[in-house]
Amino acid sequence: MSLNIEILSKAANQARGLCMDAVQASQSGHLGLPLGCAEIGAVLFGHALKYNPDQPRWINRDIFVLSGGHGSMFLYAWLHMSGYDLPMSEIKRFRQLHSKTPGHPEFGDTPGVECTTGPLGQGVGNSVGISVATKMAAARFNTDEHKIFDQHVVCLCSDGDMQEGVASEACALAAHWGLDNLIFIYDSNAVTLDAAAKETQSEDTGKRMQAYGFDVQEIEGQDMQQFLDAFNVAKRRDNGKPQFIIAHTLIGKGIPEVEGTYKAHGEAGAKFVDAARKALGLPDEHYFVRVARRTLLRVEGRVRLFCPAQEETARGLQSLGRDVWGMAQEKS
Ligand SMILES: Cc1ncc(C[n+]2csc(CCOP(=O)(O)OP(=O)(O)O)c2C)c(N)n1
Ligand SMILES: [Mg+2]
Repeated sequence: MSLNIEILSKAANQARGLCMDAVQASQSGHLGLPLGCAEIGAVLFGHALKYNPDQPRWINRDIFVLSGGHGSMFLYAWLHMSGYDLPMSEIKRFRQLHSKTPGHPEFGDTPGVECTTGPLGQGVGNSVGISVATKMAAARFNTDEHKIFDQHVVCLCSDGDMQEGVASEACALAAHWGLDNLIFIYDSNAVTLDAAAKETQSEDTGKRMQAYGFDVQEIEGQDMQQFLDAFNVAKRRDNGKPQFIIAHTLIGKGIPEVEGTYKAHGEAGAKFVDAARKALGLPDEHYFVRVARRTLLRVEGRVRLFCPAQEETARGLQSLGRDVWGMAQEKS
């Protein structure tokens, strides 16, 4: 199935709008990652990931982890637009006490959030652990007739994530164990928090990952087709190597006053969002989403895609005398 770039570009800008509105309303939060990675989000949630928003814990889903938890609005916007049980009322309560949209994602609070993140590096470490778990489940339950587990674990990580020791240790182990269902997407945006990344890092991260034993690709993160091609290559390579995609992005893309600079990292761009929203073609109405929920999925044919896969999981489990929902509960 080819990419519907027109629809997905609209979705990316509507996601940008949601992030801008939520950060502006709460007067706190982080715009840089959500705006810079909007195209990546559109391709993942609108096209490439295998999931069912009605059954977020379906056991053979692709598992997406946002390791740079400060960019939480990225995840909330895409979960909302993909039809998860995360209504607009919760987007409007971003960063408020007891909302389902806390400042950093919390596992258990929000459907579709697979992992608590915020401390940088932790999502990378957890993704390695989740990948081990899915590999073990596949080894134990897959049969010649039924591939019950064949999902991918996909982790979006940032410069700050890759600087953390815990990420290095976990990645070294991932390569040592040959976790080839694990795909890292590295949001390489040349900024870390309040300075250009070059002030604090000069390593070649791709070469480091290669040295651990990863396959490494490098792309322009705002080019949806390039990203999808790299993602598909990473998915298809069952070669005993975890996958690392370096995606060069423009932090805060969509707010010209701050994009590409450290000022885009947090909420500093919020004061420019009215003009930015207009320039993106968004209407005056805030929290505007039209390429939304089931529409996004239907247009992209996702509904047809994930159901057969889910049926296959159920058939496989039945053949083992296991009940699909019982097993899902065991896992949760
Ligand atoms: C372990 C840890 N140390 C420090 C922080 C504080 N912190 C939040 S974001 C960030 C760095 C941000 O750089 P990057 O990850 O590249 O994110 P970007 O600025 O590109 O959004 C830091 C140090 C943290 N969240 N976790
Ligand atoms: Mg960065």
